[in-house]
Amino acid sequence: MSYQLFIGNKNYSTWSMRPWILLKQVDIPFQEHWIRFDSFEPDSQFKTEILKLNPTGKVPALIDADIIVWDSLAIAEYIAEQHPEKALLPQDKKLRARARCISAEMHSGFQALRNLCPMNVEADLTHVGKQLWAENEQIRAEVARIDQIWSERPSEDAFLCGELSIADAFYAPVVMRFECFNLPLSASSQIYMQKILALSSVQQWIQEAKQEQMFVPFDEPYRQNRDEYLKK
Ligand SMILES: N[C@@H](CCC(=O)N[C@@H](CS)C(=O)NCC(=O)O)C(=O)O
Repeated sequence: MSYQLFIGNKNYSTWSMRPWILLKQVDIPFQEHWIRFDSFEPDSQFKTEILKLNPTGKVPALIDADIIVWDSLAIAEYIAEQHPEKALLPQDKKLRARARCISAEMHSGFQALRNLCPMNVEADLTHVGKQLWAENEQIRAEVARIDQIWSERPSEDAFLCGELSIADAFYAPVVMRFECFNLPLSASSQIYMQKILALSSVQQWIQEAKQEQMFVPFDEPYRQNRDEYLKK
């Protein structure tokens, strides 16, 4: 039996995007279960559905036979461990430590970016990005740190730790945030962004996100409706 992966809306769910693109990009088969974001209230359809399998009441969650794995970092580590042939954690000890550190850093940090620049695949919020960049020092500091991480790849044409690893899956949603808010990045980081955007898994995620055509108000601090600031 293949993996069962439970995810939320592709337009908004950064946490869901991480394991989804990791599995897709390295051709590990899985069945996808979409749990629509209606609200995160205790009596919402979303909570009712997800709480049947995940005690945290959140997506993503991965089911492997009688094992349930929740939390995107735990899922990524689990997939890497189950499929050593895919080398989702670098063979090299130093690079492997770095992949873990930068994934954990993304997992638990970057609060301003997380709160003020939510992923919205179908929207172009360049005007908001400009204003945040001008007015918010914490956003500038977090972008500078991301720029540093992306620029420190082993070589210009490499992924973050050489070959594709769990770290790239952790930063792919950040690439989507930059796509939406158009925050300034160095030339080297822009090359990395294009490399991630060119991945077939990321392209598929973007396409499917655009097909959802759903407006979820609690994930939309900057739009009143779907037609506003819709990407061309
Ligand atoms: N640390 C968790 C966070 C997961 C998370 O917050 N998921 C959001 C959707 S993108 C969610 O399900 N939120 C429901 C809620 O906060 O009640 C992970 O990495 O998987």
